[in-house]
Amino acid sequence: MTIAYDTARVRADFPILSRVHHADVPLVYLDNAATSQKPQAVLDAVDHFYRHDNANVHRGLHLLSEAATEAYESARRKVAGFINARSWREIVFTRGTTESINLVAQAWARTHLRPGDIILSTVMEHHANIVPWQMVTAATSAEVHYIPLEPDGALDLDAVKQALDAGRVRLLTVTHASNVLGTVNPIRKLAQMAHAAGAFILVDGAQAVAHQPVDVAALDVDFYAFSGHKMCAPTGIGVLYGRREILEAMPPWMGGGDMIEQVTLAGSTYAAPPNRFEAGTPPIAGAVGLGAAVDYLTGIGMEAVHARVSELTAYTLAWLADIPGVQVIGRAPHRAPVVAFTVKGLHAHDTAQMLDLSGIAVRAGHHCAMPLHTDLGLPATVRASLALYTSRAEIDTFARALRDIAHVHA
Ligand code: C6P
Repeated sequence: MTIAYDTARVRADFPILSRVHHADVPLVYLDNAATSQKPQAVLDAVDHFYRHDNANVHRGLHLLSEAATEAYESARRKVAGFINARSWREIVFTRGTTESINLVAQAWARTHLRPGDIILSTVMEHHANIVPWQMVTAATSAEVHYIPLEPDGALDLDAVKQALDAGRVRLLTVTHASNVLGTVNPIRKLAQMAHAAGAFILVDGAQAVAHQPVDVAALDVDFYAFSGHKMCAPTGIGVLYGRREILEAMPPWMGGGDMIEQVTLAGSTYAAPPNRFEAGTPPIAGAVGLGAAVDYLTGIGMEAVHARVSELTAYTLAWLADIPGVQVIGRAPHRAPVVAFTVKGLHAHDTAQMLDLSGIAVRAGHHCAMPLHTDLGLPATVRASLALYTSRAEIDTFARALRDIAHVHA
């Protein structure tokens, strides 16, 4: 039995969606790839934590510290279940995708890379999945190579195979979904290819995890990084999933409290993962909020969310295809709810500012994907990005405003 997706009910869970923009027009928030809005359940969970359970974790023997530790660790167990990790020990809390990738670059790659080794990335990556590898390869005399794209914005899989066949790739690092093209990459297939070549695979899940079910066991990935704030949780909390045996063999990258076993003035031994990678006081309330976001999304069902955002993306693409002067960037068949475009005769920033005057929040620029824009030969694009609470009426408002803007400047 199919249960109809109740957008109005979902929208009612997000207080910010009823605010008015620029004094008189309702807010149409289409900048969800930058950050998502937060449902009441997440706001309540963070509020409840600070009012009733706030203390530091893993340290005190008092009741509050035990309550805070339980809230923090229960969030970890929820995240493990959400992505089907085999154990809570495979879930490291970080500040976000960027920190998760830097953690792997500094803790794993810095110790394992030898001169001449290759980190294989792609042209469609966010800077968070390019710059950390440039930094670590510069320090180890290894190299970063980039997989080119097909004309529709899909990854060139023949080029992946060719690069892996050369035998020097230690890690394939690839985004699950592009934050510009919307392309969803075939992660399970890429994992098989990487493993067959003796390489690990890291997946940047920042733009996927809020929109589709993610099962790290079925995908068979070694690392999976994502940010809480793009999936209805607060900012400042993120996740690195790492296969247990790989995390156990990795040294820490930051030292401090809560990541040690023994400290003497002569040296230290380290705690087992995940604590080994969580030096200092962690973002406790953020983790609690992430746990609540996981509960919220699970309550709706990620299959239902995926079906909804896919249908809405198709609706948006159909609208934009009908507007003269608007060119959508990226036509890969599997796509996330991200639609980047240009408007003939208009700079992307001007388009975004004009849309803003109509209450419509979109992003314009290079979206932290400068190499991709260079590859596309575009200085900037405008991007509308959707979420589980986006309505068809909002897409209509956006597309009509865009049609008027494109018409005037044609
Ligand atoms: N993209 C966007 O507007 P952080 O900042 O660590 O939470 O996420 C970084 C990141 C990594 N990978 C991808 C694919 C991303 O899209 C992002 C964040 C936002 O597109 C902000 S630049």
